[in-house]
Amino acid sequence: MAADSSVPPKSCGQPHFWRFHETLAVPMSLFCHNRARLVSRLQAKGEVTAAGTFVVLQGGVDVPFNDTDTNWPFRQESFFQWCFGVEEPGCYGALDVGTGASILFVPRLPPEYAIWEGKLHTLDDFKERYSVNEAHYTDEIARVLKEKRARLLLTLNGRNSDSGLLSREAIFDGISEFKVDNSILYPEICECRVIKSREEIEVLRYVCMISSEAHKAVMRSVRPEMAEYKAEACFQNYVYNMGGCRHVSYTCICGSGHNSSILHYGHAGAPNDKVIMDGDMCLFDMGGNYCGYAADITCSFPANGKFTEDQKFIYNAVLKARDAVLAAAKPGVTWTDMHLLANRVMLTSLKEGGLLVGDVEGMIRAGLNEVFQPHGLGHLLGLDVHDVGGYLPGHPERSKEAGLRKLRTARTLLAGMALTVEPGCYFIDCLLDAALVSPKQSKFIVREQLQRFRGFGGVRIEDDVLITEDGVENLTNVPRTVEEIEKFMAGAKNAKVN
Ligand SMILES: [Mn+2]
Repeated sequence: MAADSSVPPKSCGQPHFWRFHETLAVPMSLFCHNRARLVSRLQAKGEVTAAGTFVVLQGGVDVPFNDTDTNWPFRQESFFQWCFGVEEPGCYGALDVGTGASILFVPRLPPEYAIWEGKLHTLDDFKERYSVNEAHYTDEIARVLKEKRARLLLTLNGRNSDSGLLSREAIFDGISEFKVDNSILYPEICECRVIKSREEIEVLRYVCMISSEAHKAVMRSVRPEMAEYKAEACFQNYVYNMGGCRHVSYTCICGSGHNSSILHYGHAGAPNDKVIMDGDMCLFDMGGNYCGYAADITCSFPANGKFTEDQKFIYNAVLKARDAVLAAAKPGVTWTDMHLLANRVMLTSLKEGGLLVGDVEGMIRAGLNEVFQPHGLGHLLGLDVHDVGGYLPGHPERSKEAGLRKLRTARTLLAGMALTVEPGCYFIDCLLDAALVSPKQSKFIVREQLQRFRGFGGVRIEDDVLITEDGVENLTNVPRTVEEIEKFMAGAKNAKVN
């Protein structure tokens, strides 16, 4: 359709991140606006005298495979991506908090690098491509900042509340000649990342749409006797081939049968290598990544396309929990309350189906919710799949209570947040065995009924949602009800026959 497929369709003269054909053209103004949001937040802070204050960020660096001269495919550091959208490793960036001006510093590559990398870009090329005010080489950072009379540098130092790891704090030759503060920036930039701009929402919408389509392609291809890793291969091919997503956002989880109860199945020691059997539940958790932005979607369905009564029972218990959250989530409600709502709805269904007995509130007080769903309801989503900002100063701290301690945030919802909603129900032997010997938990479990579900695996239903002014917008679009899934998979089977 497009006359010239080398030009982004929505090009209006400004540079874009864009791959090809119908992939999304992401305007560099997305990153300009992110920088402007950060600068105005910092200007509003009393302790920052804007004149002579500069934010200095260090981008990601190439990471070699061990001691070899081959690197991991490069992925930009997320704070740097959020500010600059730069695709190359080894860069730095600075923001003048007084004026909002942006400066990009790129590595000065020896001329012979043109042999391996092609024609080397000039500073003007970088300035133009990334829509920054100035571009210089990384060996000029101290000189440039001194010329601009920088008095205080704000660097990034903070601990990720999901991984426990520290951010990369900028360090460069000559930094000791400046006054450096490494405490102000982190919470402020994290808070900026929590609220998505209109342009960021467009990217999330796109990567969730492509990832939803990829999940549907997987559902169409799955059949008994197929190896799990073929589902992973199908997903990766779809998001890259059709959506321009070079990366997925995390290691693909393609568990079938009992493996669907292993929360991070697909890891190096269990690389999606079982054969999917007739009668298995499949739990596939995969998300593409476009321009740094992540999708994180889980589909659970029977391998043969038809739910058994037991599969329907567990699936509908989780679906009801998901529906309750999608109906109740909106600005002003707390994520902890949404988590407990999901738990309560699911445990009530398990009780109605005869698997549990007793008072549902009592089950929650006894921590039984964590036995069947040993993870939180969901997490913030953005450039990182478990995005930053879950636990920041001034917001509720992580609970120590069973049933709540796994939550990746306990915040009150705000319009513009993106989160996953991912209730689940799993039959995990070590947790069930422990519950059965715990007097306060075992009294709620009907042992003979539970026995039937040993080896069942698990169900998770994970949607990516945006909190709007009055509710949620679901960015995910895949078959969700039992009827939708069975119809979709039957249609795929018939299409194969014809
Ligand atoms: Mn998730």
